[in-house]
Amino acid sequence: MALLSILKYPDPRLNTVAEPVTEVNQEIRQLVKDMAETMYAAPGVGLAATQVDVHKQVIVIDVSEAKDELLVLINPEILESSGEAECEEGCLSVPGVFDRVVRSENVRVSALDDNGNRFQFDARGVRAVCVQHEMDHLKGIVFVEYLSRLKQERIARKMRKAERLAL
Ligand code: K1U
Ligand code: ZN
Repeated sequence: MALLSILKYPDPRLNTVAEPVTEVNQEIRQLVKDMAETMYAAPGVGLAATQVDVHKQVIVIDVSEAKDELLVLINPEILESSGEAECEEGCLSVPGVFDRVVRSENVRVSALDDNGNRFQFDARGVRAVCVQHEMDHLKGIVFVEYLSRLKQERIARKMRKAERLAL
């Protein structure tokens, strides 16, 4: 297994639209393992392949307290959504920034697992927020892009400064 490097906002590679996975093979299973290890180490509750500069529709999520409920979503689709909820979000690609975003409260999701089998599930609460946040990454959208232009510019400046200081 390996820890992968996470792209930081405003890296333009975060705006790449991910391609569907055509075959769930050993290479994809290795990517899933590495992404899960990277998410747990960060620590985070989700990670999209886009964030590790792999532009394939692969997501890992674990919102459990014990960190023992890994959810692997390959080629995910939202079949139904209902309600509206405003939640505070964070992102491993925008460290130290948290802000409120309005999303659907409930979602019904269809995806492939890491054996290539399609399954469906209903998500609500944090899990629903996380699924939508990670699916946005696969579309090339970072949550801060829902905030005002002024906030986005401030965040981008803060991230660029942090990057310079880290060199
Ligand atoms: O996409 C990502 O960068 C992961 C992100 C997922 C997420 C969090 C909150 C709302 C929506 C989506 C994170 O995991 S940020 C870190 C975080 O929320 C967290 C870290 C440690 C413990 C609990 C939460
Ligand atoms: Zn994120």
